[in-house]
Order: sequence, then structure tokens, then C-alpha cells
Amino acid sequence: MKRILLFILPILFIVTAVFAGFGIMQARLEEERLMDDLKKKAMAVSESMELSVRHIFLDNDLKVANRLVEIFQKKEKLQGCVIYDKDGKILAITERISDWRDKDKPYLNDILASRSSRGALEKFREYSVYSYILPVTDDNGDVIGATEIIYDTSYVFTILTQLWKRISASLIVLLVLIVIITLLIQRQIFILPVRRLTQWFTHFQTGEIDKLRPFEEKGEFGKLISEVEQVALGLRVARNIVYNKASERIQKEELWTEAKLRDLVHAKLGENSLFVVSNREPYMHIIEEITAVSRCVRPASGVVTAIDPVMRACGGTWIAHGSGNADRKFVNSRNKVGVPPENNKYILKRIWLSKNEEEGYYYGFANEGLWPLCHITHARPVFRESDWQMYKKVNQKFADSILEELPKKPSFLFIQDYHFTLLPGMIKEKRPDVTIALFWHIPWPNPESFSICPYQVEILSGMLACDLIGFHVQYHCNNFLETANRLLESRVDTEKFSIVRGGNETFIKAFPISVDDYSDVIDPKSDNDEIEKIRKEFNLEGKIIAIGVDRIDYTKGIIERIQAIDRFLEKYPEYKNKFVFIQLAAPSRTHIKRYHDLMGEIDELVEKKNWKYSAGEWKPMVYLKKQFSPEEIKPYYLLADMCIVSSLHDGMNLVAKEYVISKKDLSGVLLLSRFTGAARELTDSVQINPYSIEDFADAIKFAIEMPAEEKKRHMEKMRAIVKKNNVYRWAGNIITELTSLKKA
Ligand code: ADQ
Repeated sequence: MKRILLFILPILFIVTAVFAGFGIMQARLEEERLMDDLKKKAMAVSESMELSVRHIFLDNDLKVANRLVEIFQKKEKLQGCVIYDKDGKILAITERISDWRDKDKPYLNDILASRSSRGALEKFREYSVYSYILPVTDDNGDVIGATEIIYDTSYVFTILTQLWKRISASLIVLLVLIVIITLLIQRQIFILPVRRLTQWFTHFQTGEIDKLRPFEEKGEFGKLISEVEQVALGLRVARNIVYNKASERIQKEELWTEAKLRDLVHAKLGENSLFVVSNREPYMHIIEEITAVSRCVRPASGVVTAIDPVMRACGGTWIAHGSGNADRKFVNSRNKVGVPPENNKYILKRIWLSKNEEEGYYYGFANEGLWPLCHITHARPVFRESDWQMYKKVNQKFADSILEELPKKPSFLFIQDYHFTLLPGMIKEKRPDVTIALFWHIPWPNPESFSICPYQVEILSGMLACDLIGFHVQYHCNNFLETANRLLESRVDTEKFSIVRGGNETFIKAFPISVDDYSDVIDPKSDNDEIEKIRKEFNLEGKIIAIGVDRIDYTKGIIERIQAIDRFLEKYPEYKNKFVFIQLAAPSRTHIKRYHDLMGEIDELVEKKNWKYSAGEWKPMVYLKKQFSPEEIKPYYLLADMCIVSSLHDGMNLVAKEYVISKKDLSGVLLLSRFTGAARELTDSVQINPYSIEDFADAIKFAIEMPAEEKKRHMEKMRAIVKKNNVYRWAGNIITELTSLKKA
């Protein structure tokens, strides 16, 4: 619109200026012509009056003079007329302009003296009149008086006004015509071809190849379009070559790597697109309050840790809530940004939520309702109707945004977690051809526990619109199958591990999530520097170091961990001054009271225990409450002789796997809660019951005193498992399964 205005406005301006100039000229000429006519008329009348006036002067007949001025006024349709004597004194004047008498007439004496006539516009009352004065002479040529004819000139202005009105009306018609013609021309030569090109691109993007009609544009635009067609063709051919080569390579490679996953995605998905949805975004732009500098951070989230390497390998679009305070500054007009920022590998589409929506959907229903419902940690779930309504609304908001993105060709949608139980149903309602998988990152409880949820039917129905639902471990799959069997009208096929409901079959499978094996890219020099820095900063030289890395969440058993360390030092005082526990803790969901209180409880407990034991420079606990980058966490893992994961309940727990994969030198022991999904795979860890503080304290001593060889053996076995079952295998298995269920 701005561009059209920039184009049209100068044209309109020039046309108006030319028209105005032309109008002024025409009006002037017309005015001159009318005044000339008036003058001629006045001269004729004056001359015809002159003879009678001469007789009046000779007869000195004042009465006749008075009659004469009235007769001429009527006859000639004048405003009035006046007869002056030779001294300029009024002898007779038309009655209706009697106040003309009082008008100052400095020119009169000159006229009488020079004997020349004068016609001019004069001001009379509030308007102007045309006055024509003709001196009257006797036979000797001496001036004996003068006549003055006064005409009303208002009709001249009426004519000029009408002329201006006509000019203005023509100007308006002309301007409107110019605007219409310009718009039509620009639509024809610019908008329509661009629209055709955009449509062509949309078909190309959405995979509707059959709708790609060849262009018949000529000229420069035609050349541009022809170039675009060539690029698109080249892209299609290149893609096909990549898919074929990818299929060949997958057969050959043994271990799952980023490259193998990329090949698998190319081979299995082909031209079809992959979309991932999660609540938490993988990259968040934030503005530092103090420095006002914006930076991009990776949130502390297991889901992000797992899916980001997958998306880096596969490309595609990740749709998530834009929760960073500077997020809006970094997206394009469609709320998209290429990530990772330093080397874009996939697209992140941000969805904006209001405070109310975030409060009800995220903090309320998802994290005060479903989170405690699924984690059996004796925290009471809260189900508020208003939260549920907001949860539905936000699921619909995500659904609308995803539907906008989904191409017409078959696509795959990979939904993450408990925030989106209704999303599969909403998508399938509009696009039954999309193949959908949902991965549930947290535990699934038994049917009795789940049945307290007032919205159980809606949640299960929404989830069962999926083609595939994944859990970390078979135990959670079994819980889900049983829940659907008991709480819904459905048929559970225990052979195929599927649930059939309303003609739709959903497969339920365990896919143990994992981490990226980054141990090969560890840089010993810079890591050693970092480790030394940490050792110095916290006075750790010669100490036995244990580490905990968690979001601050009551399910992670941080309080129990501190209590166990307290008991350990109490029970085994020989470790005083020798043992240091470092807790890296990322504040999380702090708007929820339970989480807010927990932060306070941990602060207080750490302080209390440090006060209880500290001696000289030593204190048993270092509590670092902040969000770290993965690069910052790594040296802590490398440094630690032991990693403590004491979750009261956890879907998998990636910290355990991150610790194991970091320990390339096979040092270190993993203390792992038996209530984590990871405990089922990492059987070489020292397994603990975090509720049993006494056993937990003993396990710490046991881990410290384990012979180095034994530690090495266990670590080697665990590393082999994590290396083999890495996150690329996890994603590869899900994508293979998902594509085998392809709907269209
Ligand atoms: P989470 O509950 O977030 O994940 P987890 O699997 O332990 O738990 O992952 C946490 C991630 O955050 C790890 O990558 C860790 O390094 C990182 N992290 C922890 N503390 C941090 C800090 N202070 N600063 C920065 N990063 C930090 C959910 C489920 C889990 C499941 C995952 C993946 O609850 O059971 O394993 O999803 O499916």
C-alpha cells in the first residue's frame, strides 16, 4: 500500500498543480473579458446619457436631472447613476444608491480637470461595483459636469465561482480516473504475476507438484520466473539424489550417529516434512536486565536436550512457546527464526501466549495438575476448571498454528509431552492424513492414580488420535494400555501393543530416550583449564567431589539428597573435610507456590548443613543456583568422582546419561534412584531408594570406597549402553516406526 501511494501521490500532485495553474489562467482571462464587456456597456450608456445631461446643464433643470437618473437606472438595469456639476458636486443621484454621496472620490477632480473618462472597480457598502465617469462638455469643449454609471459586478464573481466549480469537478474526476487506471495497470503488470509466482511457490513448498503449471510470463519478470523454476527443479533433483544415497548408507552403518539419523530421515521422510511441537523452545532470546544486552540461551530441559540434536540432524520445523523476553525481536514476519543461531539447521516457529494463557495452561493444568498426577511423589494434583479451559484453548492455538504450516503433502508431526494431550485430536479432525506421534517424557501412572483426573476421557481420547505414542519404558506403556482399557471404551491389542478406538489404531511403544555422545568432541586442553578454574574457585584440591545437576523440582529428590549427605557425614565423620557436594540447580516453574517454597527450603537446608559442618575453609556443599549452558556443565561432570541422581520419580533422567557419556576416562560412579527410567538401562550404577536416607548415606560411602578397577568396569559397561542407545537411535527408531504407519 505504501509503495502504491509513493507511486500515485506524485502523479496526483503534478496533475493537480497543472490543473490549478490552468484554472487560474482561465479565470483571469474570463474576468478580463467580463470587465471589458462591462466597460464597453458603461461607455455606451454614458454616451447615450451625455446629450440629455448637457441639456439639463444648459436649462439648469434639476427636476429633469433627478428623473433622468431614475429612468436610466431602470432602463439600463444599472445599480445607479449620478450627475455631477463642474465642481464635482452631486446634482442628481439614483435613490437606491443615495449613500454613494458620502463616498470619498479623490479621482473626481482629476477627471474633471483632465476631461478624460475613467472606469474602475470601487468599494461600495460590502461589495464592489464598477464605476464609469464621463466628463460632459459644452460646445466650446469646457467641462460643465460629469455622469457616473455604476454597475453591480456580483454576477462577474458568480460566473467565476461557477467556472472554478467546473474546474474542480473535472479535476476530481480526473484524479479518480488516474487512481483507478494506475491500480489496474499495477495489478495487471505487477500484482497478478507476483500472485501467480507466490501460488507457484506455495504449491512447490507444500509439495503439490501436480499443480505447478508452467509460467508464460515474458520480459524481465518472465526471466526471473524462469530462473526460479530452474532452481526449484535443481532442488528437487538434488533432494532425490540425497534420499537415494542416504538409503544406501543406512544399510552400511552400525552405530547411530547424527549423520546416520540424517540419512534415515532423508530416506524415510523423502519430500515429506517433519514438524516437532513442544512447550519449551530450544533456543530462547533474553535481555539481561542490568546490561540490556540480548543473548540466546538453551533452557534447562530434558526435552530440549534430547530433541535439539535430532532436529539439527533432520532439519524441519519446531513449533514452541516463545517465552524469552526478547524472543519477538528475533523472529521474521511469520514468527520464525533459524536455529541454532550460529549455524541455522532448522526452523523454530514461536507461538505467543498471554500471561493468562500461560498461567492456566502451563503453570496451572500442565504443571499443577498433570505433572503431579503422573509423578507419584505424593504431591497432590490440583485440577481447576479454569485451568482446563485455558489448556484446551492453548492446545487449539497450537493446533491452528500447526495447521497453517502443514503442507498439503503427507507430513509427520512429532508432539512432545503432557502439555499437548488434546492436540492430536484437534489436528486429525482437520488433517486425518497427517501421521502423528506423541512422546510422553514423564512417567504414566497406574489406572487407579490416573482415574482421579476429572478430564480423563478427553485426555485419553485426544491422545488416542495419534498413530503412535511413545514412553521411555515398557512399564509406562503397560500402565497406559491398562488405563485406556479400564477408563475408555476401547479395544486393547496386547499382541501388537495397540489400542483401537473409533476405527483408529494407536500403537504404544517404549523408546528409551538418551543423549548425544559428545565425548569424542571433548577438548582436553580447554576442559582441563575449566576444571582447574572450578577447583580453585571452590577450594576443591584433594577433595572427593560429588555432583548433582537438576531443574529445581520436587520430583528430583534434592531435599532427600541433602539429607542423605548430612547423614553420611554424621555417620562417617572421617569424610569431613574430604567430601564436597556441588549442586547445579536451575530455577524452574517458580510462579508455582510448591516450586517457590521448594527453592526456599533448599536454600535454608544447604545453609543449615554447611553451618553444621563447615570447618576452616571447608564446607560440605556448594550450591550454584542458576541456569548453565551445556558447555558450562561439562567440566563439572568431568571433575566429579560421583554423580547423584536421586529423583523420587522420573521418566528417564538425562543427567545420569550425560554424566556417563562425559566420563571418557572411565572414572566416577553414578548413584541412581531406582525410580528413574534410566535405572532400568544403567544397571551398573549404584542404585538407591531416595526415600531411605540411611541406605542412601551408606550408598555414598559405598560409591566412594568402590575400588578403582570396579568403578572403571561399571562405567565402561554403562558407557557402552549409552553410546549404543544414544539419542539418534531413539529418534531413528521413532521415525522408522512413524513412517511405517504413514497415513497417506
Ligand atoms: P527433565 O525433568 O527436565 O526432563 P532431565 O531428564 O534430568 O529432566 O533433563 C534435565 C536437563 O536439563 C539435562 O540435560 C540437564 O543437563 C539440564 N540441566 C539441569 N540442571 C541444569 C542447570 N542448572 N542449568 C542448565 N541445564 C541444566 C523430562 C523428564 C525426564 C526425561 C526428559 C527427557 O522429566 O524424565 O528424561 O524429559 O525425556
